[in-house]
Amino acid sequence: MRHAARGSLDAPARGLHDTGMTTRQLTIEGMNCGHCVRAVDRALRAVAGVERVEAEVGTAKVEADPSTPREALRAALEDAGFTLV
Ligand SMILES: [Cu+2]
Repeated sequence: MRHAARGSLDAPARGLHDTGMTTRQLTIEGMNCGHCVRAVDRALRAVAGVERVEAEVGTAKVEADPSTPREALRAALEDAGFTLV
């Protein structure tokens, strides 16, 4: 009964039902008011793979696909006039 040990192949692979997203906490220089918060929020949401953004002055929590490079987040922030620390 060798095949008995292979029963796990029928079990759903762990991770399939996860969101698969990673959360990153970014420190951002150049933010000082609510307009900055909205600009950062918009810039980060426009990056491919980003699902959720919670921005505050000086920081943003970004939920994104793990394959989304940090450099893409940096570039989006720089285009909007902010610096990723
Ligand atoms: Cu501002």
